[in-house]
Amino acid sequence: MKLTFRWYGENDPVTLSDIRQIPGMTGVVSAVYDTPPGEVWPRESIARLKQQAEQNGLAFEVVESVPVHEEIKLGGSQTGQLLDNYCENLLRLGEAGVKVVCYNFMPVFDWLRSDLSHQNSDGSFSLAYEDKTVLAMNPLEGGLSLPGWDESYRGDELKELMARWQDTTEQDLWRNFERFLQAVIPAAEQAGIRMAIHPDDPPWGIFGLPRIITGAQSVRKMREIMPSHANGLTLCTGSLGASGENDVTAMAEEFCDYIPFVHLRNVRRSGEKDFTETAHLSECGSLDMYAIVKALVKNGFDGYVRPDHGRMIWGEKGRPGYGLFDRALGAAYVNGLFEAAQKETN
Ligand code: DNO
Repeated sequence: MKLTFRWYGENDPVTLSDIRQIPGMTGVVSAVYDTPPGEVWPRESIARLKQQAEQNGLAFEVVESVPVHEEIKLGGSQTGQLLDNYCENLLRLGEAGVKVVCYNFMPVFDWLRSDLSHQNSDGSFSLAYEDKTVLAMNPLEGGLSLPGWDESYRGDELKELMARWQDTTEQDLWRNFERFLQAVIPAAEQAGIRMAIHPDDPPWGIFGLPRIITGAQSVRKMREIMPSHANGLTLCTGSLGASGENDVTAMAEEFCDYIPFVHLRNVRRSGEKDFTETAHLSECGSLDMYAIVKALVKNGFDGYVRPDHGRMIWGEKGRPGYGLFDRALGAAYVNGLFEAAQKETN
C-alpha cells in the first residue's frame, strides 16, 4: 500500500513539510481548487501541485476530487459539454502522472454532519451526526443551519437547487450516473487513471434527496454497468460503516480488485442513524480496522490509503476533520495495521 495524506493546497494550515515528516508517507491527495466545478483545470495548476509535492519528496498521484457538476447529476441540458470537460481533465491529470481520481455522485451535499465540533469525554472534538437534528431542518424553507454547508450556497441558491431535485428519483440518478460512467470510464482508461467513487456519506437519503452509492449492492450495480478496471470504489470505511447494514470487511474482501483508494477511519454508531467519528483505533469505534486491513492485504491490495477525518486534539484549530495531529496518529496506526497484516499473510 502507498500511504498518502490529504492536502488542501497552499491555504491548508497543514504544510507539506509537516506531512513529509509522518513515517512512511509517500504522497499527497489533492486537487486544483482555483477553478469552478465543471471547468477544465489549467495544466499549469496541475503541474504546480505536482511540483510542490515533489519538492517535498512526496508524490502527487491521487486526486480528490474532480467534482461532478450538479447539472450532470441532474441530467441537465449542458451535460454533454460538462462531460467533455470532465474527460479532458482526466487526460490532463493522466499526462501529469495521476493514477487515481476520487469523486462522488451525491446530490447537493457532499458529506453531511449535524455537529463539526462534538466534545468527547477525553476533551477532544469530533464530527458527529444526529438524525433528529438533521430531520428537524428543512432546507426548502431555508431552515438550514448545517455546519460546513450553510455558507456554501448564496441567497436562494440552495432552495432553488433543492426544488430542482424534488422530482428526481433514485432511478433518474442511476440513469444520469450511467451516462456519466459511459462517457468518463473510457477516458479514464485512455488516461491510465482508475476512477474511485466515494460512497455517500452518510449512506442514506437525506432531505428527500436520492442517494445511490450506499453499500455493496450499489457497487455491484455500478460494476455491472461498466465492468472496467478503471471503474472502482474509494473504500471509505467511516462513510460505509456509519450504517450497521454495511459489512465493511466483507466489502473490502469482495471488491478489493476494484478498490484503488482507501479512506481509513473509525466511527462509533450510537443509533440506527446516529454516529460520532472517533480515533482510528478499532476499540474506539464500531469498526474492526484490523479485519478490514487484513481483508485488503489478503486479497493483494496495492493501492493508495489515507487516514481520514481526525479529531481535533491538543488544542489544534483547523479545518474540521483535517487537522494534522490526529490524522498523523491515524497514519501511524495504519502503518502498524498493514505491517502486521502483511507479516501475518506472508
Ligand atoms: C470528506 C471527504 C469527501 C470526499 C468526496 C469525494 O471528508 O471524504 O468530501 O472528498 O466525497 O468526492
